[in-house]
Amino acid sequence: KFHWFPKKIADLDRCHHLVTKFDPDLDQDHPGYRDTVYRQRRKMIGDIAFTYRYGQPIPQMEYTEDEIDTWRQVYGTLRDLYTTHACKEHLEAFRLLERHCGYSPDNIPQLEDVSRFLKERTGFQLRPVAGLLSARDFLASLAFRVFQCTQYIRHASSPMHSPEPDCVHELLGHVPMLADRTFAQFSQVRKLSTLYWFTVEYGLCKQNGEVKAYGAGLLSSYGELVHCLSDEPETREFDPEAAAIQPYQDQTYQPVYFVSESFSDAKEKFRSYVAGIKRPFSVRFDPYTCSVEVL
Ligand code: H2B
Ligand code: FE
Repeated sequence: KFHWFPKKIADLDRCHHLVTKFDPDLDQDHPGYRDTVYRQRRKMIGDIAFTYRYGQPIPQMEYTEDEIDTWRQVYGTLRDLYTTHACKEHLEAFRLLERHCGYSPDNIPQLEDVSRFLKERTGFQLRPVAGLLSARDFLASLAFRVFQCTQYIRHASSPMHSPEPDCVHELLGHVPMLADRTFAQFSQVRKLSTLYWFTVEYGLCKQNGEVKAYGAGLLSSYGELVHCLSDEPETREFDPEAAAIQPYQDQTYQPVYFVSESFSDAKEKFRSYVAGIKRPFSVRFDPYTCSVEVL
């Protein structure tokens, strides 16, 4: 009657359906489309994710000099921008990640180390994924406090932007926010992908009278991080009803952003919006067994 959905955390082994829209093997506009070495490498890293099973340690990656060069360039540029453009929760978690998790310009952090760190702070854990995951599988994983994380890096020819999520997006954009308690709760709310888009991916919030970025899509793209706080885009007060039906841009920078008064404000608005959605049954997450109960 209903679509299958994961009931226990190990069921996430079956939640790995990818969206091929931005796949380097299929998307002619992908910066790595004509680079067979890059595509080979992606396949190898992707296979690690496909054979991974819940409970196993996440395999360590040995990154090449070229990959570390790309990381270094993006890391340095973003890190400078964060001081003025990122919200304080991101800045604080970032400091901790540099101290405890191997975050540095010369090192791409290992997912297993980051996962252990998050688990202690907010109960989130990581598992490897081969590319852009379907919204359904991605959000279903968040219900178990599992963040599916890509392990490959964007193509060297395009350090400022990646059409798909890559480890820069996940490790610099999402992970610091998942290390914040208020935000981690926010991410576990059952949600719609458009709302997710305008908050977790591209959200802005006010802090001490200034607008700052908290969305991972902004915190992982130095082009868009500057754009979002410039005069160019339109900004609107965050309203879930409006954001949920606002068309969004997945090819280039957003023309419209939603600004909330604070995280807690965004989370509360999001929650009450979601509570009003009609569903054939409701579910409850049991943190002791990491399973979902159908009520
Ligand atoms: N997949 C991966 N690997 N990382 C993401 O950050 C991501 C995803 N975001 N799939 C999802 C989609 C999000 O933008 C919403 C739910 O569509
Ligand atoms: Fe994302």
